[in-house]
Amino acid sequence: MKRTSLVLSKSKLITQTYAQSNNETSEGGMKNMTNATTPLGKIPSMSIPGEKTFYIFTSEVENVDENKLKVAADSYSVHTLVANKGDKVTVNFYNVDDVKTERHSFTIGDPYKVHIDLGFSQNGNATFTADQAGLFTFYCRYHLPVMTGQLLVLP
Ligand SMILES: [Cu+2]
Repeated sequence: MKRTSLVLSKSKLITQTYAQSNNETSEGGMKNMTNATTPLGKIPSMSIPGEKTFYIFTSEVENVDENKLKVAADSYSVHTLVANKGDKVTVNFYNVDDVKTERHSFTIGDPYKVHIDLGFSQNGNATFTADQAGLFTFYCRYHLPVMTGQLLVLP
């Protein structure tokens, strides 16, 4: 008996949720979402088809004793970028390191040859067409092997 009522209430919940989302759609919710704006601008997930824009900050992993571990604690705020083949990809990269002498780069080798190299408090961007599918490593030339990430270009 208990089991039945549980199943019933669960299916009721699903129906309610469905009705709710259905309702939103019938009010033109989805269409409006495309143009939805935040105080800062367009919602990123509603990006233009064929274009991908990424915002990446330098970051630091906490509690890494660089002297003891002999490894840099530097990192990126985002480690995986996903694009579709043919997308125009824009990377906006920000050096927010509080060490004034610390440079960071966002670099991808062949075939994309992207290189953004920043000094203290600088930012830069690069745009390229993701015309080759595959998995590509992006890295900071100053903090290998730890400061890396991956760009996945889906076919
Ligand atoms: Cu770096």
